[in-house]
Amino acid sequence: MKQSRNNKFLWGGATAANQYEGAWKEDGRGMANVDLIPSGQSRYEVMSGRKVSFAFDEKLNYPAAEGVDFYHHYEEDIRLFHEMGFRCFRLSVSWTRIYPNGDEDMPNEKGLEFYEKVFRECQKYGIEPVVTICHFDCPVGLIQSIGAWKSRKMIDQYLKLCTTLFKRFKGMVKYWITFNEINMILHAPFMAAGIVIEDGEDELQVKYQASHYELVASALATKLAHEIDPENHVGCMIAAGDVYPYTCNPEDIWASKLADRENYFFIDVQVRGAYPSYALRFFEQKGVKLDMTEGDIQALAAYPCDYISLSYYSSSLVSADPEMKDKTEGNLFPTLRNPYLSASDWGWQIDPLGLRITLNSLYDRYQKPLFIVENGLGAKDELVNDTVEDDYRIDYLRSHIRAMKDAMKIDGVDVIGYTTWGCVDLVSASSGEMRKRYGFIYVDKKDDGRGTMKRYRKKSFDWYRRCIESDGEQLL
Ligand code: BGP
Repeated sequence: MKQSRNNKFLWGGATAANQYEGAWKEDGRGMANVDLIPSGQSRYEVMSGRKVSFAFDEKLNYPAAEGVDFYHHYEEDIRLFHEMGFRCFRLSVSWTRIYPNGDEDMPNEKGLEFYEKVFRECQKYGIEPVVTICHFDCPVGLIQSIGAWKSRKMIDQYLKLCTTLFKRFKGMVKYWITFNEINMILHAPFMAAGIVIEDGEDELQVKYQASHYELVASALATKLAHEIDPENHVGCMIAAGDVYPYTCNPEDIWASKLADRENYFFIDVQVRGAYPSYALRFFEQKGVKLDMTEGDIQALAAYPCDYISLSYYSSSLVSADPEMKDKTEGNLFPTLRNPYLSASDWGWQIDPLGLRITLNSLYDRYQKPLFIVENGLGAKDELVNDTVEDDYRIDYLRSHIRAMKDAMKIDGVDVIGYTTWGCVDLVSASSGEMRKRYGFIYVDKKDDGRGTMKRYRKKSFDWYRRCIESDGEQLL
């Protein structure tokens, strides 16, 4: 697989429609699961599919509605990305901007026009778009009519979206990611896949059946992408981060292996093209029975993905001892606290060497090009004199970029690109907050929705520009 059109390492930044675009009702966009997830106390229950309502509660705040208004700021934002020297820009399409209800025969032209304008703007600056086809969003129309990914019918709906995108943006977009963090379906099924868990339903059965349909959809999307344009590169994606054993007690080692497998499962299918035997045994033991046809099995085998993309924020830690209860937060679910690591303001532990370890694990296992499409520090920033002195963010990124470079130069891991998460401040996925900021660009927007949306360059803005210019060598 070629690295990029000009064979350069893909430095850039990453975003997602539901956290960034806003304009949720504009130009014919329909309602999506992500629109219905409030910030605050009830967020997790809604994300996990246990307390979903299809009507807005006036007392709650729904941050996806406005995001940080990329819809009306795309020219300014992409110009700023260009100023930093971005070679690529990861964004996702909002499914309901293109198929508002999901089941229409014809796409919404206005929605397609918006993305075309965005891609043209990228083209103007030689920025390669990296497009996530589904970053958590799913049309409410399809949740209500067929139960979203609970149904096999969802595969055709998704492929209809893919066909529209691949045809319309042929020649403009070469890098695609089929599903953002596909393993998140196990932890936040409503947010990740529009799945509502009904009373009495076998949650494991529902989640793995939906995963199976997504895996088949991903394989068939890869086939389509290659047929429509042989230049297309299609990636799978996981929320990565090796799971460490708490001690050298073999019981702990075994617990960490099982936890790693829970994530690897998805990539094993998407890269190796078949269900691993450990997964089939696990399903048998748990009474999970999958609707899996001969056609599915053939599709998985025939159309593996071209590269593996990953998000990495931290490693995690497990113990076989149920008495070990000292936990801290992590990407959507908690982990045991690692005494050797410091943590962010949100309790996410900081482990740059963990990135090198994770890259090595993935490369050892799959021997496929890797693309780090999310990494970064969520922190409380203070805007003073129109800027933010975010040395803490620079420190985090510097140490992780060094670790990535070590994996590439010393260990020989094939990494094709690196995009920081939330290169411009946007809404947090786990908490719905604005004050958890990741960007090089500060956006004037508060948790309660107040703010002008004005953009400001942080100290890290110039730092990242120098980093890209020197291909990651100039990190001071
Ligand atoms: C990943 C998601 C992103 C993003 C990121 C940071 O799981 O793919 O959408 O938000 O995590 O998480 P948070 O926003 O919760 O800090």
